[in-house]
Amino acid sequence: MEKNSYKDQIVYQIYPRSFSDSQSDGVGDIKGIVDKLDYLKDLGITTIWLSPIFSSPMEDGGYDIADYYHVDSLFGTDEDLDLLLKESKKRGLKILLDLVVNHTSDKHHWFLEAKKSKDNPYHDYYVWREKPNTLKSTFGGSAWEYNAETNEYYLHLFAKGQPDLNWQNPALRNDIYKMMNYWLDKGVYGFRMDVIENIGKDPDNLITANGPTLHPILQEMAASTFAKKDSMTVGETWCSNAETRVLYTDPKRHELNMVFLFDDFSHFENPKYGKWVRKPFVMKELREIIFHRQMVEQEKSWDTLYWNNHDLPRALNRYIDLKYRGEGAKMLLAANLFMRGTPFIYQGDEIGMVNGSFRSKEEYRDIETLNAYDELKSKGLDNKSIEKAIREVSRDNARVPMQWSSKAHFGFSNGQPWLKCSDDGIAWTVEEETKNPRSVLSFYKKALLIWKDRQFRDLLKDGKFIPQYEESDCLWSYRRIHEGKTLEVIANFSNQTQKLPKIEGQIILHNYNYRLSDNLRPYEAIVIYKD
Ligand code: TEU
Repeated sequence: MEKNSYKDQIVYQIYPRSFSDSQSDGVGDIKGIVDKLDYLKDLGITTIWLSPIFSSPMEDGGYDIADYYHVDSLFGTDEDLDLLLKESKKRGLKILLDLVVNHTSDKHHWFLEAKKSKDNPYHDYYVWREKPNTLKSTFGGSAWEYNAETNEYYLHLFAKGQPDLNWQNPALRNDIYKMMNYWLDKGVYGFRMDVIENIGKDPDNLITANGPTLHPILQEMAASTFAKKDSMTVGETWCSNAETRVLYTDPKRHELNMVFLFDDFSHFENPKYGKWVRKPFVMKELREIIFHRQMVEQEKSWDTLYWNNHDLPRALNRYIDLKYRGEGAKMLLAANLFMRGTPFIYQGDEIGMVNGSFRSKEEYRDIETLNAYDELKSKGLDNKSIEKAIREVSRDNARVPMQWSSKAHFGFSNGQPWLKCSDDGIAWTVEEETKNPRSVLSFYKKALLIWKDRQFRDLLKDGKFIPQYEESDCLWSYRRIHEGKTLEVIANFSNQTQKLPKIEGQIILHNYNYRLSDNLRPYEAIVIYKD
């Protein structure tokens, strides 16, 4: 069995609801993804991470699963998923499923049974207590909800409709492993693991992440499922850092391949209002966090190279002066693509998509966003500031329908989209960007070809990461060195022209049309190779 194939993958995350609608009902679906497989192959990605497509009441965008074995009719049929697996394989594309096993939907039959009585065989698949403690839900309010049939409370770290599973119960664990093996046997390459840090929780001691039983459970999960195959696993872990993530990723521990830390996003949160009110962006602070991930325990960790996902406001809006939207989008790719780790591209990154253009509460759909109005008011924020906070940070910003062409709704759907499309002009569409050799999309294709080129594979996989010009407030620069070969990235992560340091070697990638003497223009990035 091939080992470590995950180190040669470029992952593209699809949020199916907003990717491509083949049924004209305004919602993206699996057949819509099948229709775009040639586009993805041509882009140069190798693996697709699908956000959840299983049966769900869609209280939390599908992250509330009611049946792990069947596709929700919103997204199509089980046969459509089989077709996607088959057509992806034909094109040499791998599929990661989104494993949401910290909780289910309250419509899952396990929960419908569990809530009936304390001696129901499924009752202890969930977490019940006689009375609530002070644990809070991420989506606002208490993390405990009363259940009259059994006169007790169940735990939900997210929405009330997302009861937490009790991972202390071996019967539950075995049912999850059985489901995981079912999908692995159907040809799924692996899993993105939703809030996997929470499954070892110890709620009586108010411990929700990185609990005492977490790593033994992950080792049991690996041994019982994906460790037996050539697979990829990536955990979502908001409460770890570059030092503690090795508990998940050290190959000797036989747990996961890598994790998303999100410390780059959380760092700019406001102590009182959390992610909703951002501290001013300071490039040096962002660079330090991301470079630090590269420097710590390189032999025990493998990084995730991402800027965006379905939960985050677009990085272009967080970090770039949008007067330079195209240059900035290309610079962001060049800035992290050549680091040590697996690149993750979120749908729309490749065409420079930015946040949505929401103007009223009625236009939002995300449960976390809609709950935030009351949550922020209760923390004393005035209405104007609440509107601004939500406009800038809502997860719906990342879920704006994909922009394919100049047709109605950007060619995403012939029906009324479930979520408002952006106010973008047609320049920021796949159709227009495909025609333009200087577009963000064209740059992505070129950069991914370089990344996959055998000439650079060992250097990018095993090369030492050396940061440089860290005294600069504007330069984002590092070298990768391996067996006498050097790949160097020098990016101007600012909207002001900077002096270009001395460079040696051949420029193999550049995000402007031409070089300009010894300056780096706003967001200008160059990648140099020397052997
Ligand atoms: O997200 C976990 C999570 O905590 C983030 O959504 C966080 O609440 C915030 O939105 C980011 O600042 C995962 C999934 O990615 C998310 O879509 C789900 O809503 C959540 O778990 C529950 O499954």
